[in-house]
Amino acid sequence: MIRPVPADLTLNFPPDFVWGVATSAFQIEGAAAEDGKGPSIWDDFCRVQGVIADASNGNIACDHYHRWSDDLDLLASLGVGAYRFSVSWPRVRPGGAGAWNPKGLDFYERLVDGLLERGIQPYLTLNHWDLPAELQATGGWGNRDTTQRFVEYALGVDTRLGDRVKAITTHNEPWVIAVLGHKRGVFAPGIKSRAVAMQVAHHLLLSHGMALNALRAQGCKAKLGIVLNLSPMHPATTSAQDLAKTELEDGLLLRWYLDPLFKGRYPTDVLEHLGPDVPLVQHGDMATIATPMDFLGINYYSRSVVSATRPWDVHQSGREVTEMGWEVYPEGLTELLLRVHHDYPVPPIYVTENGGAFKDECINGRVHDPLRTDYIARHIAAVAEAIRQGVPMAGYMVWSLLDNFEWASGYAKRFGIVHVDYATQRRTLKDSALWYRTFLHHQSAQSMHSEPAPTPASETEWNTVALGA
Ligand code: IFM
Repeated sequence: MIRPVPADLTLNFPPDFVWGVATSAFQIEGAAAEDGKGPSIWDDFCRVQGVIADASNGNIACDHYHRWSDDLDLLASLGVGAYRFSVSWPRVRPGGAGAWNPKGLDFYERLVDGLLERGIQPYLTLNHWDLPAELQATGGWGNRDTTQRFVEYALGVDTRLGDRVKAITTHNEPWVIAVLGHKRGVFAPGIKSRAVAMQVAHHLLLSHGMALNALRAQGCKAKLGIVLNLSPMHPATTSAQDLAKTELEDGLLLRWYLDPLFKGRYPTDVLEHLGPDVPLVQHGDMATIATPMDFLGINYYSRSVVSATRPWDVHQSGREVTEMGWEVYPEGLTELLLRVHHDYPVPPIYVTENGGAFKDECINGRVHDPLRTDYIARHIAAVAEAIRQGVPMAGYMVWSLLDNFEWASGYAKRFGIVHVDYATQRRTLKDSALWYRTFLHHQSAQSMHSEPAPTPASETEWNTVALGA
């Protein structure tokens, strides 16, 4: 049975609150070398032995490049108001510089127009990690010239699509690109150097600010912002060591990005900690990074518990843990949103990703995923609580529409609310998708009436009524 929608869950959201789902190009498109697309650093990384858990790659993925129209119908059937997707830079400008690929741009134009025809607002991300491989050959994000190539890319995409997309995000999760890609080397391009990682982080932030200025100078109509992956940091104990380590980790994950974006400076404690690995910052960079944004996107999955002495055992708290080994901690989202709102002069905030990987089985055309449904419902409630306490929230998007290529985990981890059978490419709405559809139906009914929706006699009735059963 599909979980009922709690009667009070729809109450706190303003009528213009945006509900959506999210994906990214490399994780779903496939068609890795089709219609003139160039290789990305992730195409190259997947060829390195042992780095992807199931030795898979993005060659076919969800074949969304060919099935985009059916996938948009699926989106429309859910009743979402927004779809967050990314453009593959090497699909539209294969070498990262030089010639543009008209077929690649045509694809995104069809996608954007297809969304608008279905009444869904396009939320476009420019960089969801798939940097053109040719740019990596000259140092990738470690090379300051890449910031200029990124600006050209942003302007080219805006010229073609900017009049029809609601929002443009410059980068998705710069921490992941910098730290997982360049310090720990577990994501593309597989570099292991803290100095390079911090320079990469700086260039990502700098190119974000440069792109915002260039896009506005070009007359871009879309709302502009960045998406950060943030988690509240909790000390494992109240020992002085754990508290100090927690503060540092908070600096490395949150303040290293939020301080420059909203205060125009890097946090001094982190700079001191980095010593010789501090990035090269040129005159004017910090002011560029702090260019005002129209929105801030936050991706939230879990909290982090920090111990100075031994690795934290995630099962210690006794809470649910997802297939990624991430603790289910919805109240951390409220805490995070309140903190960001109080510490920084933030524009409207979207939760641009939230969801979970759980063990799914498709049996007789049904996927019962109550844990994912609970996860989503509890996090939506956490957003409602943040709104109640005054945080300017603009939207919430589930990660992800489809099961997809989960980077170094390959296809084994499933985040979708729609199940994908990779052998047949058949899509099946999981119970969580049916629940989200019911919730959205309810939500839109509520927004249309200024009066709160009538309380149903029972939660089961609420659910069946909304489903039209
Ligand atoms: O799949 C990723 C996504 O690409 C970026 N944010 C986190 C998700 C889950 O790991």
